[in-house]
Amino acid sequence: MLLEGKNVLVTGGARGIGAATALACAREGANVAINDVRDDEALRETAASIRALGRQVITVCADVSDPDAAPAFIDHAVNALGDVDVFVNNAGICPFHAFLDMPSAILERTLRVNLHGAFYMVQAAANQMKAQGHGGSIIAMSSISALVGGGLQTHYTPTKAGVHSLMQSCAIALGRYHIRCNSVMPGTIKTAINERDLAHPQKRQYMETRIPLGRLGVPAEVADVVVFLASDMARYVTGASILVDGGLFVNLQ
Ligand code: RM4
Repeated sequence: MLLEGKNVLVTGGARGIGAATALACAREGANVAINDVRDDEALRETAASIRALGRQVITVCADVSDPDAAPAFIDHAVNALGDVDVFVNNAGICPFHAFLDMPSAILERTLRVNLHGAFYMVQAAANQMKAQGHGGSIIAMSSISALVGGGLQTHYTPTKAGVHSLMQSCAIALGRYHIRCNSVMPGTIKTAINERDLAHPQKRQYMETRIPLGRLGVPAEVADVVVFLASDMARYVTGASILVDGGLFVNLQ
């Protein structure tokens, strides 16, 4: 068990990569606190799956763009589970939209969820880990989109680049407290975030032909990398980023 007895907190943990991460950590022995903006069937199903593994789980519904949501999530988790050992900042949105007529509301919402929300949550988790005095592991879900662009993602890719950079700077700021900070960079992973985008056959075929492994990824393949970074197997890894993209990023020709 790579995470035996650890307490793991995951934002956006009801579905997709967040849910896969919560389950993967539970399978490795962790108790889990799940944040999600929606109190829905997906959240309840993910929590039930974790309980079925014999692990403790709590769910906290809140919008990560609200600065107060971060300390509240930490407090709920500490009261229910104890120390925060691992924090996974996963919550994010990508409402695809053209650049030239991008409504400010879509830009603002994307910035506040993906970047401000990450900052608030990571800051709250780091303060708790510092107070606990025995380090911890913080993993933020960046993206291949931190490194390359998307014509319909001009509001989104800067947030993923920001999350990547946030982890690099936090690795420096928090190393003295033995808190490791790393980012994961998923490529095109089949989740609700891109369901509509990939519903266009031409787009899906284009993405699949761009990927050397010949297929889109699935959330569990990202979750397994999160488990590695959360575990003591990555005890000397901080400030790093790991692409989980089937080779998409390096594929020029
Ligand atoms: C990722 C990457 C994928 C896209 C999702 C929404 O960062 O750009 O291709 O499907 O975002």
